[in-house]
Amino acid sequence: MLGKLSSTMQRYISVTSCRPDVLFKIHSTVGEALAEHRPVVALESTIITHGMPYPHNLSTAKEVEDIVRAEGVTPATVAVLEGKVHVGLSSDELDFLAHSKTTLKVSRRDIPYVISKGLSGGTTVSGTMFAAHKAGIPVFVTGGIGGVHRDGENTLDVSADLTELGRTPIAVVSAGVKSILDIGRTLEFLETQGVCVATYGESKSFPVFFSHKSGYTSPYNVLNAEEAAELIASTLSLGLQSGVLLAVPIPNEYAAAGQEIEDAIQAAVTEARLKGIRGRDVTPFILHRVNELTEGQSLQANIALIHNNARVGSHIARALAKHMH
Ligand code: PSU
Ligand code: MN
Repeated sequence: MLGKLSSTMQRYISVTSCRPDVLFKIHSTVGEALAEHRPVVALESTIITHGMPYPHNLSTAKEVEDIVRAEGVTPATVAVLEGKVHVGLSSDELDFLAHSKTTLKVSRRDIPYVISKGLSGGTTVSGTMFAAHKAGIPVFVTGGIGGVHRDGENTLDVSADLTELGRTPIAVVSAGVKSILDIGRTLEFLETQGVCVATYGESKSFPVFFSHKSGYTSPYNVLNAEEAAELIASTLSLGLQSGVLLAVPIPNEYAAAGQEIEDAIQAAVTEARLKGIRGRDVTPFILHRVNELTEGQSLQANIALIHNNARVGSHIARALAKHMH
């Protein structure tokens, strides 16, 4: 019977009969860790395909996985490869993503297209959250999330990361949001979306990636990994279908480069507007220009932040695994 149907239809049937292996590939190390209730940390891949230049994208992706492993946690880098959502990548697959110039930037709205066309791409925070949730991974580490862009009140350029945080119960560990964005409106939007936002550590100041201080405060702070795990466990046990954003301040030794990066951000944001850069291209354009204008300083700070977030996220994932089982 199936033989008489078109291949599209056959594929549709296997999708609708919920064979997860058709659309999802969970790497064996990730599958085993989850089955044994060991801690896993999800990682995104737009940072590899669109966020950092080669070869820093590849070395950083590998270093982050190594840091997570050294903490006794299993890394699960998420990406779409040839139309299949991969949760956990091999070293060859990371190489492919880092080298390829044809991969797409995959946020939630792009998933149906890349899957149906059999394409490949790096998943953004929203795309990764969706996949991590399906796979049953509650903790996700990244550098910075998307937010409300400057002038977003006119352009309505609001990252799908924020609405995803409103509807997917995943804890995202990041260094706050970059000041390429409108921080105040981003925090307002997160509140509207019901996202529990907390700064990690003693301070309630909401960090803005390259700096401890944004002039904004987080609604809450958690002192350590145990407190963070309790917050996440509460979200999960209550069945709140919304996410948690944990903002980890930049380590002191990297915060110094702040003002120069801030000036470069101003220049890059203006340039993007004058050039008419729109939609999904805005964030990659600004990241690229800020790196050029600071002669790599922003990239170095970026890498240091992600390393730090990977350590903190791993501690949280370990504390949470103890809490839940
Ligand atoms: N911010 C960064 N580096 C990044 C990104 C954001 O400092 O690599 C990426 C993340 O994958 C994030 C995405 O989810 O950009 C947001 O894109 P947009 O603003 O188009 O929603
Ligand atoms: Mn956008």
